[in-house]
Amino acid sequence: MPVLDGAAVSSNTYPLRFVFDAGRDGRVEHAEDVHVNWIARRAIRVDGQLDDWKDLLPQTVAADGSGGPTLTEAAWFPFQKFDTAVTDGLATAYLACDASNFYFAARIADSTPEDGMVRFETRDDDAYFYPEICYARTKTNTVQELTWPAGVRRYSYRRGPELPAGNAPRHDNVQIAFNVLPPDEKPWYPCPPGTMPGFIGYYDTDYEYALNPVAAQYGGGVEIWRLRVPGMPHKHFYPREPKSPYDGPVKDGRLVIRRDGNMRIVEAAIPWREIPEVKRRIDAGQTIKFSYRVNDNGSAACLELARGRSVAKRNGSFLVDWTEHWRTSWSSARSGEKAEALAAQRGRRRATKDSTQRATVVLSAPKRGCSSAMGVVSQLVYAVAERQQLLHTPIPETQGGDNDAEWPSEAIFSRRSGHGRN
Ligand SMILES: [Ca+2]
Ligand SMILES: [Ca+2]
Repeated sequence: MPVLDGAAVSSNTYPLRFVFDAGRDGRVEHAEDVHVNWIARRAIRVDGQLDDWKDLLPQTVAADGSGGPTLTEAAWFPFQKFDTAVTDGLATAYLACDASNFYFAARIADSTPEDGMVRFETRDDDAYFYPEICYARTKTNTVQELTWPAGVRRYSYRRGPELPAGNAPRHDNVQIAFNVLPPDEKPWYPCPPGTMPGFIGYYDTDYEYALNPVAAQYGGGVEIWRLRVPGMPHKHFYPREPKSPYDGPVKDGRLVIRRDGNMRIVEAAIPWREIPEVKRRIDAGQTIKFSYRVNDNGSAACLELARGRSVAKRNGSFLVDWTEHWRTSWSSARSGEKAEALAAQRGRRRATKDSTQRATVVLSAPKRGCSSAMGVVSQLVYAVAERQQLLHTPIPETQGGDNDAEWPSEAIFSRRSGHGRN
């Protein structure tokens, strides 16, 4: 579906109104803000200063409604009291890459600072279980000494474990996720026999990382925790949970987290050898699917890039499993020389006028080829994104310079090799 014209806007947000008119069978209207998703080719200095992201397209997420608990959270933890106060959740993220790394940055509105998280590489798992002797206050307000039975493994938690995902319990961190493997290479079947793909929750995220601040009492600094890579069992990293060869931090990644007033700033680099399947698609000029999630110790809002999009749905895209997540699919992006050459072939033109463009499309019921209104919307969103992407993306006249490092002429990362196991 071609998009005939348009002007780029700095917000990277384009209101779309869609009408599906099926005559006597009904009429459906849909309104949605669509965005261009583009990974810029640019070398980024990971220093907590975002001036080197200048002019790149923002990817914004915002909380709405109460920001209260989700149905799924409430269903799993009915005994837990939730803070239903409205949050100030808002974040803007940026994506880039060069020959060595994938880069991510975010500016996050956050008025509730916290000290940080456990360093999961050195977490004392035994500290989460009852010690040999503990004390309980009785109904008569006396203290009773309790001794764990000798010879019995101390198997029960004495308090809620800290988990690296950062959203249960909630911390001030960010999760990033990539969906790149085709369905037949996912570890789960996509749907039960006799049902359509997507009929139930299905596997989408192939690589997932938590960008975590580390509290001073655990050494301070930061930690990039590897939550999910191909081959890793599905797990939440509970204390004493069985280890896999992939467990651990990404030690050759870079991450800076700092605060500036009520703003939380995150800047990170993930080396390509950590995410070879992502690099393979980008080298081929193909799209990848990406999403990010902002967590906040002061808010239960679901701040995810794909939330509410017509091409996404609720799914287990991020850990942990029992909070609301949206599948890692909305934000298709691509970069690299092949994609940019393709854009040039299609007659890209530069547009800098800052205006708001509203697209309205009215379609009659198609005779064949598209079975649902949502299917049409999906096609339309991608078409608008593609068109605006061409408007937005500058292509250098000549290659070279610090920001245009030559990419490998052939794939140097074999499939599923080179993971940064520590
Ligand atoms: Ca920087
Ligand atoms: Ca906070």
